[in-house]
Amino acid sequence: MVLKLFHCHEARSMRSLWLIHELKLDVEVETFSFGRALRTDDYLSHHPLGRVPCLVDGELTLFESGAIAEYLCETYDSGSLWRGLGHKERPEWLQWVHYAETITVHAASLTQQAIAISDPLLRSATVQKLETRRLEKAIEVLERQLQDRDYLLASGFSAADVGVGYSLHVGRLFTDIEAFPKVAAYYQRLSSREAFKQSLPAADAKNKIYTQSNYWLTS
Ligand SMILES: N[C@@H](CCC(=O)N[C@@H](CS)C(=O)NCC(=O)O)C(=O)O
Repeated sequence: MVLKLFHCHEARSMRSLWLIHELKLDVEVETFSFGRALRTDDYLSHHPLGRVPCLVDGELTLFESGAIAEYLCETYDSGSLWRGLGHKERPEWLQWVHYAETITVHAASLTQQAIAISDPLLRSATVQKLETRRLEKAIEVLERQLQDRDYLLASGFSAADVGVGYSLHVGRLFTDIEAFPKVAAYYQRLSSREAFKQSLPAADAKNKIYTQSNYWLTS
């Protein structure tokens, strides 16, 4: 059975795509432009809000990147990316799989400010400063977690790093992660993985959300 993933370049569906590549599963990817293209009746019949990711596996349709990560691991992983029921690291694994969203909500808010609100006069400097600071605080937590290890869990790389790795992939567009040396080295490690590279858009891809190397605040 070939999986089907509804995707937008460098949106949260990148998490699912990266994980699918880590698991070496076959996938058919349907890539949308970000925005109104996601609001067709056809796509809304898959995802009620018209967002990505959305995964179809046979009769099953599933949205929410954290749920998709859990489902893919428990269905298709032999154990290396998953920490299943009864594993001593399972609670911690679940925590980091979902902490990925705690980081990304700030990057998403900053994406809305810097990109989705196209008229600069309608953007809020207060929201931008606040969300940048909240993003940095969320990254500080990772910096502490990575003091004595290369990955979030003591036992090594897992699907939790895929979720959080995506959050850093986008988060670094809104703050300089070099200010967090452990996190910067961690992102370097993750982004050199083959499966990560396979989940990126081609250099000449159209409909990318992010077209600048960064959107850091200058004041
Ligand atoms: N918590 C959800 C968030 C899904 C979500 O908001 N995805 C964004 C892309 S990063 C989206 O599809 N936005 C389209 C829109 O709001 O129009 C998840 O992790 O899957």
